[in-house]
Amino acid sequence: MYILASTQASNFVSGVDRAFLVILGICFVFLIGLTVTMIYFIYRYDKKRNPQATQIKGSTTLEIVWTVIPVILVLVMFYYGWAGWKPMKSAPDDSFEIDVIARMWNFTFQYENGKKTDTLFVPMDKPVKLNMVSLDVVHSLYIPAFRVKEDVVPGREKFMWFIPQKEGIFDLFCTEYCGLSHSYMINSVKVVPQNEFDKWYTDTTATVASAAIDSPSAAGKRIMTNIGCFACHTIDGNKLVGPTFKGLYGHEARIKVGGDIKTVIADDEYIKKAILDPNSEIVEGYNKGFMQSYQGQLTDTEINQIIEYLKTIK
Ligand code: HEC
Ligand SMILES: [Cu+2]
Repeated sequence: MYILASTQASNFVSGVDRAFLVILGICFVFLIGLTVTMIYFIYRYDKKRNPQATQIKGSTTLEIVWTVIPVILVLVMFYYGWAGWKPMKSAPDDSFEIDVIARMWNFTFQYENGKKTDTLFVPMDKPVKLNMVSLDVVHSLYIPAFRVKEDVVPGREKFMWFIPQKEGIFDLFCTEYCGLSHSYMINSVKVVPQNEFDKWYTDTTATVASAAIDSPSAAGKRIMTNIGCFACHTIDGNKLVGPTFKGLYGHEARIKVGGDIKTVIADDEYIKKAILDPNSEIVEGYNKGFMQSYQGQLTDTEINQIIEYLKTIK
């Protein structure tokens, strides 16, 4: 499918595809060559045509031939692989930078002006650099149409860059098995012309306007969907990785603080703390370390909207 793609969605497509085709081509020649030789030998040296086996003892020429040819082939494969990979490791200085936060189980894209999305918006024909961090386990960001893929490792800052060269919407997903809802980590890259991108990027009124139209609780629901809370929490009473939100607000929550179990009322303060410092108080029956802090990713207004939404789930 990719081989036949006539259009190039990024600057790396040709390099990666060339390496792929060279290696595939070499494999193909060997597959055919070895199979044909094998079949021929079965025919030519069977008992009828060759009753007496010949013993061959050592051949320097043969040894050299079957050492030198594979070495050359391996170096050819290495060369194309290297040539396709090397440019991926140095992003141009004028790249448009976007922060990527990976966590169980979603990616969040944060732009320099504060815009935050779950879909990656990028301008056409402009180098884009993604600075990627993981808050929990190893994830890996993969955009097949761009031929780019990079592991996102906790405790390390990783990056990838590319120049989108085709308008449209392409798949983007996590390609490192990262637990229960790994398959939720799928979204898209949206490539738009520069002027359209600028309009989207500078238009902060759009979010303000929709926030004004949305009730706070609807805004809260939208935020939670975008940032991935529902990968671990339900609103219908079922347990997932985390407790359900059904009937949470205003009721008693049993939490473990240090070694003790405490009963508290789930009010605004409690929920805010659960979002910003989840591992200081653990809900009884659940495990520490799954939910990571949303400090720096959610503003006070957004947290209040989430609380408004949680109030509606009776
Ligand atoms: C990776 C899974 C995961 C994600 C994503 C996640 N949580 Fe949690 N959450 C948990 C787990 C596990 C617990 C229970 C352990 C604890 O208290 O930290 C929990 C507990 C909570 C609690 C306390 C619930 C109670 O019954 O007392 C609240 C509130 C909460 N999360 C809100 C959120 C919100 C809001 C988001 C999104 C912004 C979110 N969580 C995203 C796993 C997750
Ligand atoms: Cu992942």
